Amino acid sequence: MLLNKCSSTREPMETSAWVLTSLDSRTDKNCNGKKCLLSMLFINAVFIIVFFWYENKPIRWHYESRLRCRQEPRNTTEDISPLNLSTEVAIGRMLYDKPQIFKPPRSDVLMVTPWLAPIIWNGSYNIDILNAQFHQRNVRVGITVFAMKKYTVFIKTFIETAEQFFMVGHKVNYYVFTDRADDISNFTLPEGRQLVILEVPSYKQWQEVSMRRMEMIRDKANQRFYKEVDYLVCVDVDMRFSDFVGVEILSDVFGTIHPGFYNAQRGSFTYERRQKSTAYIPTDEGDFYYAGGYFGGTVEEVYKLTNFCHKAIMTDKHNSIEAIWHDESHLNKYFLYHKPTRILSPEYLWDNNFGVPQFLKRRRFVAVPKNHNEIRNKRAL
Ligand code: 5GW
Ligand code: MN
Repeated sequence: MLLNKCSSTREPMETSAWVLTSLDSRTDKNCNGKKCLLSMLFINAVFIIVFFWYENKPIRWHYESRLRCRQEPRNTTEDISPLNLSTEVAIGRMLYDKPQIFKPPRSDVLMVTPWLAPIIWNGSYNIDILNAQFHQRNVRVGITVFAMKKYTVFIKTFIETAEQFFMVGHKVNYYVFTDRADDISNFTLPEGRQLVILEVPSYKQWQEVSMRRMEMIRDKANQRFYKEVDYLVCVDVDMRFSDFVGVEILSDVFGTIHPGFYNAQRGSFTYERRQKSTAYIPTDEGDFYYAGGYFGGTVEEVYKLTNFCHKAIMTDKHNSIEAIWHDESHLNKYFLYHKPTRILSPEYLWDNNFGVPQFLKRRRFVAVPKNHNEIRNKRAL
């Protein structure tokens, strides 16, 4: 009796009622034996035909009214499966070489972790396919960078080289955290790319400057990044892009292999080894030594990561201990028990002091040599 409530389904009911009345008037006059039975059968047949006709009408015009009827007693969204809301993402026809089962594109390096996260090396992916997929999703990427105190000098090269190589053809928000907004020059950026300066308080100690990045990224993720971007890429500023870095790096949560430890034994990783620190990792655990200066993922995953690291840093502070490599030690602890879904090879974070080994086909993001005394004043290396 749901049908009665539906305005647009009234029509078939009226039609069947009309058929019934006209038949009734006929059967009244001649109702004897066989004829009566035949009339009854005829009425039933008409009823059945009308019923099935209604039920199987083309979806075009009766789908909507049926949906409304069934939903009536309920909340409007409750009855629609989320599967119906998903939109199709198709990349269209593309021409490229077929993947070959017995010819892996790289056999000189590890391309997948034991938990099946890809490790991103040059030659292991087709950027055209990835670009097509990410363009379909209309993805916007945020890149966070800290330029505190004298480190504002790195911003110009950082942005200029990023404009040449970082997420070319995609939407990008640069988020520059600084205590010296006046030192950041204006950049004219093309449509779809913008620079956002975030003024933040400075800290006296350089260790604190580095570690507080976790807290500040967490807070901004919570306040605004989630509204503005899909992914975050969090990097050091004393760097220059020297080759393409694109959507191949994007995944739920990713870390980068530190250029100084890609081939080291786990016992030689410079993890925090004192049990008193929350960043402690025993010598028989660990997958990679991840760099503190390059991680990212979806805004939600970066929020979880930075929240975890900030809280751990605060616990250590409360217990009067500071992890050996500060935020980097906590990041390594996080990734040990929350495995990254993608790992960037050292192509994505290189320092020319380590030379140029054979396996390194690209140097995409390279440390800018800095005069430690001049730029930092305090830290001696
Ligand atoms: C200052 C003195 C010693 C160490 C770091 C700083 C410092 C770091 C600073 O004064 N201002 C600043 O913005 N930073 C941020 O922290 C930069 O984004 C920098 O890239 C990041 C990490 O510090 P780095 O790059 O000096 O650390 P390493 O391990 O890459 O040399
Ligand atoms: Mn650095």
